[in-house]
Formats: sequence, C-alpha cells, structure tokens
Amino acid sequence: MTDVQSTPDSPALENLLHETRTFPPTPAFAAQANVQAEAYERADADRLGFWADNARALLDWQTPFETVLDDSAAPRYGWFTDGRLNAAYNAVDRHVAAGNGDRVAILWEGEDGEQRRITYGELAADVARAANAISALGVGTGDRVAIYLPMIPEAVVALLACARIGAPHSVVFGGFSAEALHSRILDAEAKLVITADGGYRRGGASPLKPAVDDALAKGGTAVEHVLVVRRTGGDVAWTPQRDVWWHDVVPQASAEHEPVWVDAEHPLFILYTSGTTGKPKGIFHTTGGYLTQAAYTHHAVFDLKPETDVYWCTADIGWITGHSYVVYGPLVNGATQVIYEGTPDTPHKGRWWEIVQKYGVTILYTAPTAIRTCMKWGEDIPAGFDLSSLRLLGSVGEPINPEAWMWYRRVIGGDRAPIVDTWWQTETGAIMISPLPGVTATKPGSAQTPLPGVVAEVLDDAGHAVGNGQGGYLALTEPWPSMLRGIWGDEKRFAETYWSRFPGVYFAGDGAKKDEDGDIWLLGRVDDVMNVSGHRLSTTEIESALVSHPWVAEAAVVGAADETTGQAVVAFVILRGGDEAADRPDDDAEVVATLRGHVGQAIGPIAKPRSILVVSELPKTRSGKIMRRLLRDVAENRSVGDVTTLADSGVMSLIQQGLAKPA
Ligand code: 6R9
Repeated sequence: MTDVQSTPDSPALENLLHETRTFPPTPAFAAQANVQAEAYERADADRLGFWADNARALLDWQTPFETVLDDSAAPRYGWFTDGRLNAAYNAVDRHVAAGNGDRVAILWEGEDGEQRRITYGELAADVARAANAISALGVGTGDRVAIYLPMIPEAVVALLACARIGAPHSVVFGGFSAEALHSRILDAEAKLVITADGGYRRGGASPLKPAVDDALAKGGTAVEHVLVVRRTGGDVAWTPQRDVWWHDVVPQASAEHEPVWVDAEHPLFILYTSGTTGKPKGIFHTTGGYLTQAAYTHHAVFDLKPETDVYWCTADIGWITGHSYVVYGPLVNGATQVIYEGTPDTPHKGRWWEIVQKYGVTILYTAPTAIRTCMKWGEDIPAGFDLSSLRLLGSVGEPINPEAWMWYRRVIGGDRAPIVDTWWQTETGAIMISPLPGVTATKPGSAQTPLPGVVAEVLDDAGHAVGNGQGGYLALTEPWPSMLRGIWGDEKRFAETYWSRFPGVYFAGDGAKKDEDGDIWLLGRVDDVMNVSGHRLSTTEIESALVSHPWVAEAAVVGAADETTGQAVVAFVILRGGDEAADRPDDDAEVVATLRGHVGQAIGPIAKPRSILVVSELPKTRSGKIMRRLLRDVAENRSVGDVTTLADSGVMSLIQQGLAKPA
C-alpha cells in the first residue's frame, strides 16, 4: 500500500500497488536452462548480431542472408532481406531430414474424446499433400487463403500448406459471425476459404460451414473455392464446383512437393485484430524475422527440450498466440505438443487437468482468464489430478493479477514450476517482455524485463523515459525481427496508429509502470485508463486489489462519467466458489460494502469503486480479454455497442438482466 502522491494535474499514470514477493529459479532449473544471463549482455553489446546468430542457428535458409536489418524505409523495417527460406520446411521437413521423423509432433484430443497422434514424418506428408491440393485449386504464391477451422490437426496442416506455397493465410476465429468473416475475406481478397462442417464445443457439434456460405452470399469476394474438412459429419449445404471436400482431394494428392522458397520479407500471414473502434486491422507478418523471433522466444522463455518435454499452449489458432506458440514456434523447435479441440469444462471441469495428467504435460501456456475461471471453480478440481509433470507455466493475454499468479503457482505448479508472464501483441508477433525462467527471480503480476534483443521503455506524455516507481506508456524503441510489417492495404493507418504518438518509436497502446527495481508492470490499455478527480488510475491495479480478496474470482473495472469526479470507478465482480466462499454473506449489499473497504485499504480511498456489481459472467473476446468498452456502456446506461467479437454474445444480456433484478 502506498500513498497517492501526484497532484491532480499530474499526467502520469499513478502507481498504486506494491509487490515484494519474489521467486528465484531453483539452482537445478537454472543449471539446465536453455538461456542464461549472458544472453542479455550478448544482445546489449550487439543487438543485430544477436538476432543474426539466432536466425542462423534456429532456421534453415535456402539462401543465407547477409543484410540483418534494412531500415531504409522505416517504419517499414526489413529483416534478413537478402535471405530465402520456407516456413513449412523449417517447421516440419527439416526435422524429418535430421532423422526425427518418428518424433510425435501433435498429440491431439478432440472434445468428444477422439485422439490422434501425428509424427513429424506424417505431418510432413500431410502438409505436402495439402500444398499440392490447394495449388490444384488455383492458389499460387502470393494469393491469400482464409482459414475458418476448429482446433483440429487439419488447421495446423492448412496453415503450413499455405506457407509451403507462399500463400499468406488469414485465420478467422471459428466463433466469428458470417459478417465478420465476410469483411475479413473481402479485405484480404482471399481466393480460397478452408473450413469444416463444424467442430465440437461445449459438448455438442457447432456448425461452421453455414457461416462461410452466408459470408460468400454477401458477395463481392474473390473466393473461387471452399475446401471443407469433415469433422462432425453434420449436414452441409453444398455449392457444386465451388465447394470441395478435403477428404476428396488431400489424401489422394502426392506427398512429394517442392517448397516454394521465398524472400525473408515475403508475407507469411495476415491476422485481423479488432481495434477498440473502427474496422479491424489486418496485421501482416513476413517470413524470416517472424520465424526467428517465434522460435527464439519459444526456446528461451519456455525452455523447451524437444526430446523430453510435452508442451501445451491452450490458445486457439485464431489468436496470434495460436500462430506463434501452437504452430510456428513449437514446430520450428521440433516440439511434441498437445492440441485440444474443446472447452475446459467439457464434459467436466477437470478436463484440462485430466489432459495434463494423461499426456504428462511439462510446459503449460495459458491465459489469466482461464486461471481465474479455475479459481472460481475451486482448487478441489485440479487437486484431483496428478500435475507433477509440470515444470514451467506461462501466462499471456492480459495482466495476471498477483493473486491469480500465486494461485497458479501453488495449485497448478505445486510451488515448484516457475511462471513466465509474457507480454506481447498481434503486432509484435512474438514475446517481447517476460522473465527468463532460469535467470529471473519472478514477481507475481509483473512481466518484468524485455527479452534479450528487445528494447522497451515506459515513456511519459512528452516521450521521456520515466524513472523507477513511475507510470506512463509502454513503447518499443528499437525494431525487432517479428515486428508487424504493416496493416494490410492501409499504410497510412499503420503510420498513424503505431508510429505517430512518439515519432520514430512504436507505441503499444498499453499503460505501464516501472517499479522500484525497474521491473515493468502492464496496467491495461491506455484507452481504459480512468481519470478520477484528476488522478489517472489503471484498471488493472484496482482489478488486482479486488481479486486479492478471497471472495472474488474475477473483476473488471471501468471509468464511468461522473458529475463530481469527472469519472468514477465502477467494478463488475464474479464471486468465487469452493471453500473460499464459506464466510461470505448472502446479501450482495454486504459483499459490496466489504469489497469497497478492501480496495480502499489495499490501494487508497481514491480507488474505491463508486459501485460494485456482482455478475455471473464478463464479456470477453475469444482470446479471453475483457471488453471493458461494453461494460462502460452498461455503467453509463447506454445501449451496448458492437458485440461481434465477443466469444459468447449472450453474456451482455445476462449481465443486464442480472442488474435489472431488484437488489
Ligand atoms: C499476445 C496477445 C495484445 C494486448 C496487449 C496487452 C494485452 C497481452 C499481456 C497483456 C499484460 C501480459 N496483453 N499479454 N497485458 N500482461 N502478459 O495477447 O496479443 O491479442 O494482440 O493482445 O493484450 O494489452 O497490448 P493480442
């Protein structure tokens, strides 16, 4: 707890919560870690040389590069520009060439219990067949392919088949509507759509093909064919000539295919990310720099030992985390990984932990939203499974509240496995700020340190780096290999969105602070920062204070217009189940009074929410981010805005119904 020190006109984000607990790596973990402290020194001494070494060590190049960084057209930087390579070759074939064709690449588990085990050798053949099949459908190098699939092995095969022929893929989340899909197909001018009849979610088959049909019926697209994987066996409408079954063309195709060697700067994929306002941005990444940093960070941050580890990243393939840490990073590094199709509570709330036990998962990478959901369900559930195989845990997607971090460490990691809290974005392509598990003494709630080769700063309004103990804007001050190369078809928006707030510096859009040790804490999106009587408060810190109370599983905080204070803090909370809830009064009003007092104590009177609403769900994107914009609409009594990127569109009416009922 600290005093609120700044004056009402202080521009900087106030720095409220303090954390003193640290967890150094055990000597045994440190001794075996892939990356040691020297990496920071090496990269500081010669950043470009460091990345060039990694690009050469981690990837196979058909034509070696000489140029490391081309900054002549900044901010459109180029990396390894005179080199040539192929992403699918690097992810699959070269492991076979090196004699590891029999190593398992994918341990797939369907939600319905179906299982598939795919070796690198089998994956190489599948990718080559799919590459031949999509070429035969008229897709050439440079053509775009939209992918709208559930979490099935064919999703990995489809991405890699595109990469193999140099056709940039554009993955659209399986949960998105026909309208969202249509706008993304149009924007990328995709020629082919790869989809499935459906997938399994929440215990049932949920159809996908109808959304593709509806999207294409809206017209204006360049789509010539729809390639359809049969997963659920449900009935599908069929447009002859246009629609083609995967099983009719892929298994029959030849498993011989010469990869298309592309320039390092050839586009590998487009991935749409919804801005807070306006039309989604097609973030595009290229081949050499992206693969280098995806592979390096996967090796350094997850400490992967390909012969012995079983790695599991729970992200959907429609999120950047699925691109970098299900497909490219792990496969380039030759990992054996689990892929699970469904939801964590199907058919029971221990499904994830059952999978960890069954496959002996050693490295688990997931999102705070999942951790908080498990906290809500109670720790008895994971306690019913043997999680002793886990040796490293990761977190991504949102700030992880210190309380959730401690729970993750104790309940899932057995107080043994280090936690890496990894900050990055669709735009950064790969992890940027994170502890190194064998080096860093970790701190609950903080992403801590830029990785070797990455330069990040916290800047004040005027663009000066803040000192320790101060808050401001997170910025990346030097180019990095996996940086976005642009917004598809919109160079102007690229320059304005990322490069104009602080000229020449990448503006991440996140608030951050540096603590007394110089460690970086992420404080939420700058758009969500609240201004209460002139004090700029972060959503994250107040949410963390709420979650530190034993009754609270999840919290979302927004600033709502207020006549006296400009903005007032309004909090939405989900209460915890299990033993933690034992002493909780039944009366919501008493709960609310206690929680307000708790925030006042933990942070200070300025942060006390004006109101706290107890809800059963929070609106989230498919990657688990809370959509505070929608909660602000509720807090300010407006009708709720665009909900097309919500994971579950029914949530907003649930929240509003709950609020309408008499307290
Ligand atoms: C990888 C990913 C990016 C935004 C980012 C930030 C938030 C991600 C975080 C985190 C705090 C972390 N974010 N990881 N905030 N700590 N470890 O999530 O990409 O979907 O593009 O979102 O997510 O706000 O700016 P993306």
